[in-house]
Amino acid sequence: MGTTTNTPTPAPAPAPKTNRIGLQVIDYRGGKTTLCAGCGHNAISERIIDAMYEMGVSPERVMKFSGIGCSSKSPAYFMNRSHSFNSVHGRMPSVATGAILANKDLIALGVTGDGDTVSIGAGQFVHLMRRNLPIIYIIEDNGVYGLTKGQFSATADLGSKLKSGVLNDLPPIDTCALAIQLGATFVGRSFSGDKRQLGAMLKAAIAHKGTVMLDVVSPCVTFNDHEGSTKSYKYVKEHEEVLQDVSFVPAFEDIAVDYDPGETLSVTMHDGSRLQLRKLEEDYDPTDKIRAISRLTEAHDAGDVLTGVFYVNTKAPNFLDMLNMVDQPLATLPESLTRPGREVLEAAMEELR
Ligand SMILES: Cc1ncc(C[n+]2csc(CCOP(=O)(O)OP(=O)(O)O)c2C)c(N)n1
Ligand code: SF4
Ligand SMILES: [Mg+2]
Repeated sequence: MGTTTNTPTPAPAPAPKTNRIGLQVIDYRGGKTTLCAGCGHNAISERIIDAMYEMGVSPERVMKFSGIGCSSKSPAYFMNRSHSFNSVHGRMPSVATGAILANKDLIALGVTGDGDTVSIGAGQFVHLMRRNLPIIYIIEDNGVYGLTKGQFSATADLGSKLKSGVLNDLPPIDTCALAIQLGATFVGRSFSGDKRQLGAMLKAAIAHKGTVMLDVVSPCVTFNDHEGSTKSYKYVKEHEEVLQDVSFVPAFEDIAVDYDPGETLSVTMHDGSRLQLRKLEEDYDPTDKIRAISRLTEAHDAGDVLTGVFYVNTKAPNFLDMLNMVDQPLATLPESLTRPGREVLEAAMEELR
């Protein structure tokens, strides 16, 4: 008679981790990246996936927009289940504006490049910033046109060097100072390699109902990561000046956080969540526009890469509020309402006679 062995029943596999709407992080992923290994843009896509997952945003409620560039390819690499529009070079803001006006209950996320934004797209960018339209606008800033083999963009610093040895002889446009001056209501700069700071800023961005402009320094390992470049990993690590320790407490977690009000500024966002900014510089006030612009100028003159939340204003009306639109998103209105009949047109013509 053979001996019977009692094979232990394997323990059931642990249930996959889910967020507050029951989704797994895999539900926020996109296609496999075709960008270079080590490109800062890939790290930003990962942070977007984490932030959307942790905030429990339904992917179907997100509209992704981009222009043209390596950075503008990024939306293909996160949130496959969201809506997406890859537009023309530098023209993403007008496409996004139309889509937001028609779909006011969706979350708009623009991911683009420094070239797309302030080289060819400068005209569109400035008009987007002045409207305080609800959009999270992310610049993956590497100081070059990565996709077309590394020419300087308008954010390249004076004196920065190309691989070929060519020096940039024009001053840069500071996208953050420009956005603050024009009317964006949540403006900051981070670094693709700073998981914690960028993650907290992205979550606060999701909670903000107005124009968020985040310039994320995102090194191009292929064309702009050498000695002499001011957008390389090495340069940013050596010259980063962090303005505040940024953290975020979502409304749904309801965690009481002890902080010293003299040391930490707590900003209540539109949905009741809190952005906590622990001061690393004594006199910095992120609600003071003029100070924000002067601090950015000082950092630039010193050759520092200043990161943090430079400006936040949760009180300014956004463009959708100002338009006093109907409650129902325009895109979902029936044709009977969006296409008035002949009599209405004739009455309007009559008034103009
Ligand atoms: C109208 C138009 N002009 C020029 C180009 C060529 N072009 C494609 S991407 C690009 C620059 C991209 O730079 P950036 O936005 O910084 O993105 P990166 O590749 O650096 O992420 C240029 C000039 C184009 N596609 N369309
Ligand atoms: S060329 Fe530069 S910007 Fe483009 S994918 Fe490669 S590293 Fe990234
Ligand atoms: Mg670029």
